[in-house]
Amino acid sequence: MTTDYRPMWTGLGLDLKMHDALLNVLGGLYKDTFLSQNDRPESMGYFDFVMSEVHGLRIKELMDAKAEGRKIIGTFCVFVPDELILATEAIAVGLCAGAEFGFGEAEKLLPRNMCSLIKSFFGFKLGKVCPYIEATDMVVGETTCDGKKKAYEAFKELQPNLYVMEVPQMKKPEDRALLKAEYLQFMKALEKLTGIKIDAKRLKKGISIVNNRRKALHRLSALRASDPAPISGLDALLINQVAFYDNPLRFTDSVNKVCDELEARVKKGKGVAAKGTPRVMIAGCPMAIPNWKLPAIVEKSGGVIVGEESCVGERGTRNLVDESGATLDALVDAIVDRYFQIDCAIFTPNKERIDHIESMAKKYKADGVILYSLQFCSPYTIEAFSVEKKLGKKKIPSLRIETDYSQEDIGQLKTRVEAFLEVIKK
Ligand code: BJ8
Repeated sequence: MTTDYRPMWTGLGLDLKMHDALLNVLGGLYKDTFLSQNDRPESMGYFDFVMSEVHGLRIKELMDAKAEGRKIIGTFCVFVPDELILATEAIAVGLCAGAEFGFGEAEKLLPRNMCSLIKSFFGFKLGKVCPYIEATDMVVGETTCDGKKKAYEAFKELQPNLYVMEVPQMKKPEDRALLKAEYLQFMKALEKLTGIKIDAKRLKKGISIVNNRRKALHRLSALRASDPAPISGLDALLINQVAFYDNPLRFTDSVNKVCDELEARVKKGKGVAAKGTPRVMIAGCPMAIPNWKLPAIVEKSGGVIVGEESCVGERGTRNLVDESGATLDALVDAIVDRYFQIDCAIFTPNKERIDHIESMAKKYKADGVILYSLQFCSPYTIEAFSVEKKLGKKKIPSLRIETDYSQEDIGQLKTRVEAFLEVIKK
C-alpha cells in the first residue's frame, strides 16, 4: 500500500497495533501461497492488487460511497440476496473471516468447541481489526446452523446494527413461503435504512449485475474442466473469495479477462500443472480469506484443484435469477426460486447436495474428492458420511478431512493428502 490509510483506520476505531500485526502476517502468507506459484495467468495481477489493497483502497471506496449517502451491508451467508441490497444503491460486503485471530477473547464469549469461522468473526470484531465490519450500516445474520444462530445473540451486544433473517431448514412449500416472507421483510428494512423504495426497475438492475457476476464465475468454472487445468485451484478460490468484497462490475470485468486468457491457454493445450496431474475437487464448508491452508497443501503436494463445492465456489454461485419478470412481485419470486435451491448442509434432507457433488466430480473430471469440514461444524461433518457413501458406490475416491484455522496439523494433513494423491494418481 502506497497511501497512508492510518487516519481512515483510526476513524473506523481499529486497533492500529493489532491491525499492523494482522496485515504483516497476511502479506507474508499471501506471498508464500500465491506469488510463489508458477505460470500464473497474467490477468491475476488484478487480484494481487485487490489483495494488496484489501484493507486500503477498497475501504476508501466504501467510505467515499458512505460520504455520498450510500449504505454498507455486511453479510455472513449466501442466503442474503445481494440483488436486494443493490436495488437500494447499497453495497454488500462479505464478513466471514478465515484466520485464527483473537480466539482467546472470542472464547470468553463462546464455547471453545465452536467452528473457527464463527470464532474468527468474533475475534476480528473484538480485536478491532476488520475495517469492513466497522464500515457497515447494517450487518445481516441468519438462522442457518445452530452455532451461528446462537452466536448472533451474543454478537448483537458487540454489533448493535445486527439484523437477523430466518432461513428455513427444509424444502417444503411452506419453507419457500417463509423464505419469501423473510426476503420481503428484509427489503423493508433496507428501504428504511437507505430511504430508497425498491421497484421493479431497480431490482431488475440489481439482478442483472449479480447474474453477470455469476456468469463470469460459471465461465471460469467451466474452463477448469480442461485437462491440463489452465488455472490453479488456489487462484480460482481467490477469485471466488474476492467476489464477496469487490465492486461487482469491476470484478466481473476482471474475471472475464482471466477467462479470455485461460481460453487461449486451453486452445494451446497449456496448463498450470502437467496433463495427468491428480485432479481434486473440494466439497464442504466455505473457505473465507485467508483460509488457504488445505488448497495450498493439496497443490504443493502435487495435485491440482479443479472445483469447489462450497459457498465460496459453486454452491454459492449456481443458478441465475430469472430476469424476465415484469413486476416487482415476479422478480422477488424469481429471487426466492433461485436462493431456495441452495443446498447448504443445514437443510434436511439434503440429497440435492450429494447429487451435485457427484455431478461436479464428473463435470470437472476430478480423480478424487476431499470432503472438507471445519472442526465442530455438525452440518458438514455429519453430511460427509452420506457423501462418502454415495461417492464410494460410484467408485469416486474421497478423503474426509476435519480441520480448523490453526497451523498445527499441517504436517498431519500433508501426510494424508499425499497418500490420497498417490491413490488417485492415474
Ligand atoms: S449457505 S454453508 S454461507 S450457512 S462452518 S458457521 S455451517 S458450523 S458457513 Fe454457511 Fe450460509 Fe450454509 Fe453457505 Fe455453521 Fe458449519 Fe461453522 Fe458454517
